[in-house]
Amino acid sequence: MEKLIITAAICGAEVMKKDNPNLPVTPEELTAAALAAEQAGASIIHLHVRDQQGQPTQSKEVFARVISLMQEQGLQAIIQPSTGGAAGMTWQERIQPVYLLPEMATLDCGTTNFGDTIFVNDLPLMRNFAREMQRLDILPELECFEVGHLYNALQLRKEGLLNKHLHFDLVLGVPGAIKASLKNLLFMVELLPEGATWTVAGIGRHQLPLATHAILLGGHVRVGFEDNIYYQKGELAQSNAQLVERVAKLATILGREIASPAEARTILGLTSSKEKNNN
Ligand code: KMH
Ligand code: ZN
Repeated sequence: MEKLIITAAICGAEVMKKDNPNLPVTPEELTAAALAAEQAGASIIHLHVRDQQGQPTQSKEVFARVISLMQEQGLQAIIQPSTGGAAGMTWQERIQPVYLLPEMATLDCGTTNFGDTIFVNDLPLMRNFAREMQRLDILPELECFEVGHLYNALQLRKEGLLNKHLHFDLVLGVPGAIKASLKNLLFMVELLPEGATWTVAGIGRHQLPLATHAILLGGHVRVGFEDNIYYQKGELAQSNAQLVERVAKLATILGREIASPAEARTILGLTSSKEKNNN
């Protein structure tokens, strides 16, 4: 089986320090969290950033500061900025980090209820984001919160807007969207096109069981505070690295090797940013 890519979603846009005081939010905290997650086995860092008040922002300048700090401190993992930001942000706010030319960025594949609010991704927005990522040679991670989102991604591909490797992030368990269950995961995975890779992000207490299923099924895994702030029932996680470490250990027990950042790039058909800059 292909080696396991572990994505660490270290911060997100919804979780706050009051929910888990170990949440990294400053550039220094995010960098330390990313390095520790990589050390524990993560090969992708899914990145959101915060302003000085700790609120979510999509500011290009803040992303630039955090990404350069991570790279200066030797992070090798693929940095995958969010273009989802927080529900309610405009598309102009959300798209900013792609202009920093990351290797990957998220592309949210449909509108969904998101707790009490609505996370809006209509087809014109998706086309616009996909077109920009294609123009800038960025690999989108296709985030799907619902089954219908898979069909939107396929529609974009049909329109010629996704011509690289297809890598999906199946997010299960957001309140208002598809529930987290093995049956729903299998349903979604069976609809994926041949050759696509997928990762699963289970929300809250579903993070660990869905990660376990993905390890066994040949998928990949996303863990981290964006999706889950607990280590186990009633016990807050101490760090993102703690969550990565557990899943890496589990994969090893189940006989699945962990992909290094270089191996993750090969699986995803990416050339490293260094090569990208040299070309
Ligand atoms: N914060 C969510 C509303 C992404 O990163 O692209 C959207 C999100 C998806 O986190
Ligand atoms: Zn995100």
